[in-house]
Amino acid sequence: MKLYRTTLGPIVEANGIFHPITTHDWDTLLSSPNLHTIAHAAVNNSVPVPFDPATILSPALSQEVWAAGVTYFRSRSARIEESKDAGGGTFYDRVYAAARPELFFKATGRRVVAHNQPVRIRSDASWSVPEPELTLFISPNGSIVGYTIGNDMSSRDIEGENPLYLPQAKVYDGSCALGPCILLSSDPLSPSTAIHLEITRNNHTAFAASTTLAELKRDPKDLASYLFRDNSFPNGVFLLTGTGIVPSDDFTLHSGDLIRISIDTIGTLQNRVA
Ligand code: DO4
Ligand code: MG
Repeated sequence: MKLYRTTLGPIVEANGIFHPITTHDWDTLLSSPNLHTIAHAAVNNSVPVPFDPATILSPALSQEVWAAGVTYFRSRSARIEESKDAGGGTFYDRVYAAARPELFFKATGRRVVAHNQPVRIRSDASWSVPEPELTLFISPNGSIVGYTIGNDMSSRDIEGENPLYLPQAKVYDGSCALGPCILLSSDPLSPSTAIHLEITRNNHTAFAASTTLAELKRDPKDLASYLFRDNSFPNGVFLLTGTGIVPSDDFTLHSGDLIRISIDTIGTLQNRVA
């Protein structure tokens, strides 16, 4: 089942048929320990409705959005390189190997854009990239109950100048895209699950690459468990799990670029750069 937040309320898709959830609003639905049961009940009892992708909203409303970093070897290497003049290199190597993961606050719901809405690059950044990341939806009791697609937009020049600038490189209006849906599942995704990134500029592919979850060094359950240490999330929380794809150092996003991120079994998240 796939869950969508839409302008018409929550809608659940099963076998290509769309059913409205009329018993709960988005926040009460996502904070419920019975999310899967409520979605099943809507599939069994509510009359199907037509589905218009133009009605899709971001799945983050009152939910905070957090992110894990340096969880793939490619991210570790790119960060060591970008921060070498600032002496940040050993920190990235150490966090890649450490038991405690890097976790950082990424966005409030207000800063998150939906599928087909524009993401932003910072006006004071000169080197910006998208980061295509499997994103967990974790219920208030700490269990992973769904998966979505996240784009952790990042300003590499700001982060590379000094790792202490990370919040400015990562958190700004339009810095995160999530969607288009939440795949409702408590089961781990297969390590063979592929993540694809394609960036199109003037109708030509400017960058494309893929990875799989086999390259993700951390167990998603372990990331969730660290996030919930001494932290509560009464409305549930989204956790991006890090990027395994970083374009080469000569690539930066331009206004008008189209970013498409696909993850097997979830779908495709598409956003143009404002
Ligand atoms: O350490 C900086 C950020 C890392 C990150 O966002 C990633 O690896 O995806
Ligand atoms: Mg990231």
